[in-house]
Amino acid sequence: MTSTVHRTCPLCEAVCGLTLTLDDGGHVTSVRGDKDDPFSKGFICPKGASLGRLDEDPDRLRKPLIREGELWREVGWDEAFEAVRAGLERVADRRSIAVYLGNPNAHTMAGALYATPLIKALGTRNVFSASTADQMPKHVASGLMFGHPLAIPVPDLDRTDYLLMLGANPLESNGSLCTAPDFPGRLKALRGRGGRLVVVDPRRTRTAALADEHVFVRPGTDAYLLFGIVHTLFAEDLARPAHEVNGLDEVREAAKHFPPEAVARRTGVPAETITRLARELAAAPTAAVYARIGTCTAEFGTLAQWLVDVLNVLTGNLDRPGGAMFPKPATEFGGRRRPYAVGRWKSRVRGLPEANGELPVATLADEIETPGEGQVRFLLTIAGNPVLSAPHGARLDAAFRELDFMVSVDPYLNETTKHANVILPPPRVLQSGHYDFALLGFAVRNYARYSPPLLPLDERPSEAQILARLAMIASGLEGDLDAFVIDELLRKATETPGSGVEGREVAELRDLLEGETGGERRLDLMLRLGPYGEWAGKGDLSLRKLLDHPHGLDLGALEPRLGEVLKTASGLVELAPPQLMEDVERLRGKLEEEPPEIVLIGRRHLRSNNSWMHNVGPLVGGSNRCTLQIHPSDVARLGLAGEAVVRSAKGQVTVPVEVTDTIMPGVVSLPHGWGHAGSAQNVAAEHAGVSVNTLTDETTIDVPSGNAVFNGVPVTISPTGVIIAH
Ligand SMILES: Nc1nc2c(c(=O)[nH]1)N[C@H]1C(S)=C(S)[C@@H](COP(=O)(O)OP(=O)(O)OC[C@H]3O[C@@H](n4cnc5c(=O)[nH]c(N)nc54)[C@H](O)[C@@H]3O)O[C@H]1N2
Ligand SMILES: Nc1nc2c(c(=O)[nH]1)N[C@H]1C(S)=C(S)[C@@H](COP(=O)(O)OP(=O)(O)OC[C@H]3O[C@@H](n4cnc5c(=O)[nH]c(N)nc54)[C@H](O)[C@@H]3O)O[C@H]1N2
Ligand code: SF4
Ligand SMILES: [Mo]
Repeated sequence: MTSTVHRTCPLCEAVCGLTLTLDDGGHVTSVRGDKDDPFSKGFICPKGASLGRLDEDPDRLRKPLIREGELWREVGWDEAFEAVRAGLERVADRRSIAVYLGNPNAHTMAGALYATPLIKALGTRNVFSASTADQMPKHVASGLMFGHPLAIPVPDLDRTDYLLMLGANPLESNGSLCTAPDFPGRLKALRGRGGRLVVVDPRRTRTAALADEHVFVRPGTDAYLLFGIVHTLFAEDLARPAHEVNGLDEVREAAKHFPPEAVARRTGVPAETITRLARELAAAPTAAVYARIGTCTAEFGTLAQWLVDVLNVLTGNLDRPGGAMFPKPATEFGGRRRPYAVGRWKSRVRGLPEANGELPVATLADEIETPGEGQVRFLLTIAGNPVLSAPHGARLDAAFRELDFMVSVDPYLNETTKHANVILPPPRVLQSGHYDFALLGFAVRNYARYSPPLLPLDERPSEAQILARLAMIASGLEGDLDAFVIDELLRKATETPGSGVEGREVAELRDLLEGETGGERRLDLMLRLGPYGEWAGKGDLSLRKLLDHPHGLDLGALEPRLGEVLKTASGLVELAPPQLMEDVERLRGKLEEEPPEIVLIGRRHLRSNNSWMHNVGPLVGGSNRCTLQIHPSDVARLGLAGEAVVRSAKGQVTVPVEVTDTIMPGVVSLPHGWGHAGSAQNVAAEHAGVSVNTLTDETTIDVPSGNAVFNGVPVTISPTGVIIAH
């Protein structure tokens, strides 16, 4: 007997619906795209198709592990939690605790609902996450321009006439900060309806190959290119904001320093191309500018993210159909916020500013290594592998050895968790409920889907229960965390004018909530209070309704809503926030700088996902390999063959050379997340590769956001066997 079940794929930001068949033993016998999902309509990629393999990987941990020296011991859950309690009891000063939250927290209900209360319970400001190795520049730019770090407009993919895409490769990544299942199909549809797609990337990627035009750009120079376009819009009197904004004159003045002729040399993009792109953007009936990781993890990441939306504003495309629009997620709760600010506190050692309540992961090693009051001695990692993923991860590898105590919540024993004293593994994916709290806020159509657990929990706690129990241990409190959070949110809602439940009784509302778990009840509450919720008065959404629609609910095309989204003190879009104008000076200062002879950038592969999907046979090997992409002219000039040695200020690696004319001369590319030599994961160890983050530099950051810089890293390259004197 087999059963057919449906759930959302938790593996990337595309949130595809999957249809799985399970045998009696709960084993996955097939995975297909769910053709009844109104958003993904049956789309699936090779990773989604491997969900069963990944979920039943024999190397996944099934029981907690405690490390004794070099040896690991499987233990029961109570013993594991007791060990954590004992470790925490030895912490005299809570400032010596640090937390690192990895990327999969954006893909689990546990991460969305329990990480924040857990951090509160730990009582530390040493909060680090993959966000400062990723999209923090976008949060900071949005926070300063729109007043909220999550007010991130997405391209209205299905309706736009013109898409200018920089530093993104959705044919491999399936999209990011732009939730769009079947991104490739949506791009083809754009072209099919006569629209135009322009891709800006130092590599001719598969996305670039699909586009109408591919523009090569020198790594790390997107802010110059975008300023050149802004300059042209003003110079040719093409700027037509559709809303009243603050700071238009300041932006016009600043752009004067970046005429296309001046930025052409720095960016490698001809001045005529820059002016033409400006004219095309202005002339298109609707247009959107979208930029992602290639432009974020760069020296001027925040300026680039800001200029993207400056262009969306200046071309009149912000907040209109076909332009760049703000999604309306079903769990959005319109509580009032303090004005957005960065740098409310600084990191202890390097004095780097906090952003969104986090410190840059680029300074985690400093905080562990540097003695003094508040030195980090205790680390909790949840769903993260910073040894491979953080800038100069090799330094963290050494730093983690020096900690007094480390706890990891992770299904694998890997490069990071091997340093832990206790590893707490979450159960199988199919034993977990799923709702995309974060990602549905960036969806190109408003949509909601809840997937209840498909398999019962055995003796293992859910990841939500793991995090909740850690929070209870850390706070020393007893009781039900979910009940506490629910009452707190209900109290706020009943006190908020216009919330739909103003003046009602907390106890009465609490009793109305449905759900099998605390997490489900919290989801129910958020749905009911959200913009489509039965309590907010504009719809009838609740957990019950989502359970009645197992393939998901289409909530309609994006609609203009700038007024609701804006949270700036002025009530207007701030086009020239002072902090960013200050950083423009830094940009100006480097306009004439001679670029290094060779710079390193990253890349992603469809069958990979950061550092943790390399233990599934069908996903590794073939073209998914850790090779150095390099242009034939550089290969000839440097006399390379077979393997090459790549050196940076921070380290060196030896890698196979992959000669390709799809990359610019003077630019080389290595994917991240590799470097599994000696791994306890057997398949990954056979396809070890090297870690590009041996080469990246934690001392170079994007100043306003503290974000890591992975693109544009200066390197030298030589044939193997050649000894270079230093
Ligand atoms: N298959 C797969 N999917 C993934 C992931 C994965 O590892 N594998 N990771 C997930 C995560 S965590 C994220 S954040 C997203 C990221 O999603 P995307 O942003 O789409 O990421 P990439 O595919 O790395 O595309 C980035 C592109 O930027 C280019 N680039 C590098 N430097 C520069 C530069 O200076 N300027 C410009 N203009 N371009 C540059 C690179 O050549 C590359 O093609 O993908 C997610 N999806
Ligand atoms: N050079 C370079 N470095 C990069 C990037 C780059 O482009 N270039 N990209 C950066 C980006 S965008 C990101 S997001 C980061 C990612 O960096 P991280 O988030 O730190 O690392 P991942 O490789 O995603 O590791 C995820 C971990 O979560 C575990 N895991 C998987 N599923 C679950 C789950 O359900 N629960 C729990 N508790 N754990 C789980 C995995 O076993 C693994 O240990 O890497 C960054 N690093
Ligand atoms: S595109 Fe992403 S969400 Fe869709 S099946 Fe692939 S990994 Fe899963
Ligand atoms: Mo990411």
